[in-house]
Amino acid sequence: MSANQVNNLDVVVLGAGFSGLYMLHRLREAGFSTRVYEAGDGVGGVWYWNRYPGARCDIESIYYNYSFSEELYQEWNWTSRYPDQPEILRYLNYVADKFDLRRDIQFKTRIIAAHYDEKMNLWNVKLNDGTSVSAKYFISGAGCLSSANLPNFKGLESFKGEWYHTGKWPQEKVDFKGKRVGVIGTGSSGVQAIPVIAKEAGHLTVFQRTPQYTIPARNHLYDPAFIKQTKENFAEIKRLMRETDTGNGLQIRNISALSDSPAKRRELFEKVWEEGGFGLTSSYNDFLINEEANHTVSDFIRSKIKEIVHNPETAAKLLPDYYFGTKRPILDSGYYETYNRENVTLVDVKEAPIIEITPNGLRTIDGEYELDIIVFATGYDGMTGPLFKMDIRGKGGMSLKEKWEGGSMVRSYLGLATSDFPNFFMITGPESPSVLVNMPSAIEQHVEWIIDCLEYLREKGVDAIEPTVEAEEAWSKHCREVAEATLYVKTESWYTGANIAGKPRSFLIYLGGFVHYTQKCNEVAASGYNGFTLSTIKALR
Ligand code: N01
Repeated sequence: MSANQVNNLDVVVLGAGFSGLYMLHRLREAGFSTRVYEAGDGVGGVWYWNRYPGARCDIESIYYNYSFSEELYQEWNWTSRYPDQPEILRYLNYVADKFDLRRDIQFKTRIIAAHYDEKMNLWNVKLNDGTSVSAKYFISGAGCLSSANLPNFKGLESFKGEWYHTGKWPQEKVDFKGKRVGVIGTGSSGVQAIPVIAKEAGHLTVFQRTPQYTIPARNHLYDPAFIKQTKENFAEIKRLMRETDTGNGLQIRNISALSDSPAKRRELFEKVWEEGGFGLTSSYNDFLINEEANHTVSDFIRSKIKEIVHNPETAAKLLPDYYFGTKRPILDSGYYETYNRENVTLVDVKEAPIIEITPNGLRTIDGEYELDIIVFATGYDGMTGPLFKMDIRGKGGMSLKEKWEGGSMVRSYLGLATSDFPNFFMITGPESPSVLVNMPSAIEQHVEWIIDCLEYLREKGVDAIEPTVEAEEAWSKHCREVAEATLYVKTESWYTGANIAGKPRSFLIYLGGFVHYTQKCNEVAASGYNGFTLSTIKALR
């Protein structure tokens, strides 16, 4: 079916990642004609693009999957504690095949614009192949981290070597063997890629702006007996995914870090450090709201860095000083140990900033580094970035970017919708719990809420839905107040938009807890969509 044959759809969905695939499945089941547009030539979303060496999920695999289908859960076997990118991509391809999703997905097609036509009550969606489609509803499954950030370094076009961004990695294997490689960036992507690249490269230079806390993942293969047990416990796994604040199987211990003696705390920290994974983050309940509590865990990780890294000068450069957890926590496999290798150099680019990329490498104010390959592990324009990449226009031709004043005035109701953009929904949008919950959990909750809503509107003969200004103002205010009471807002991070030059600072993740948030969404639905305006065509004309 070509794009120009699919006018007047019920729904257009953007993206064929975890969000778009499940949204499509549910829409089709409910009888809505739907088309998904995906820029990649396969399903997977971020897991399609993030093929960099070492790419792996840091949520345990038994929780990093859908829970809507027990049959699917019983059929799929994860091989290790933390699934690597190829395995997650195989899983999503399996899902696409099992539910026969591909026939309604148009690959290699990017949505470049979506304009709401008030007269027709339709979304006109423009595609990069020059065609357009129209649909009553437009649903974004673009996610929070799909717009890669390539900093505007002077001279990149003059570079004679190869360069790559972790978030747009090529399908072919990149050969680092014997090469002089530079990695810029030490967030989750850099921390995963650096140990793997170091093993292959002739020499690796890491250009670090902000040192990060990372915790050993201690990944291992799963024992088949364990997998069997998780399948028997499907109901409990589903409950943990859907009815806890993390959605990832971790339960935050409801006790302050300051209520234990230093010796007892250290004993617990050592234990969870040895176990690996995010157990450290959930060992006490006040790391993100109490500076002193945060110091206990930050000091502990700093002591580990000093223990692991042999060269004291390198260790000193690697010591973070922000509040642990206020940048996205990271799991690693041998990250700090990598700096003990002879072929690895750490350069502090906060102390000596990068001035330019040169034909032969990279120059900081301290001098030039000759490189054959540069890897940009420089992250994403998060939250609003994927939405602003398209020209989304609501009533009166106003763009989303204009309405949200470039990101400084984001106003949404529950992170699901925004006023003046009728029949537009965002899966894990700004001001929802999104990235601070296990993503499949957050996605399933949003998709199920949206499908219930569309079924309700169809049943009641409603043609358009949008939040009231009052409801979204109140929700946004609530989001800001909750965030202001935490340490998150004290740290410069992609959470706050500080990683992108010129981007307005705002904290767009709802921190009131996934359980509370889900309850609130359910209450809104049960009330007949309080806080939304529901209109019929008659009212619209
Ligand atoms: O990006 P980041 P990421 N000059 O923004 C540096 C998810 N994820 O792709 O901290 C020099 O965290 C920047 O420095 P600074 C996860 O949610 C998950 O690594 O801004 N350096 C930082 O060190 C994660 O949080 C997995 O000072 C520059 C780095 O680049 C999110 O994606 C795996 C620079 C960017 O770190 C983003 O992670 C991977 C410049 N001009 C990613 N600009 C899982 O395991 C930026 N930097 C599931």
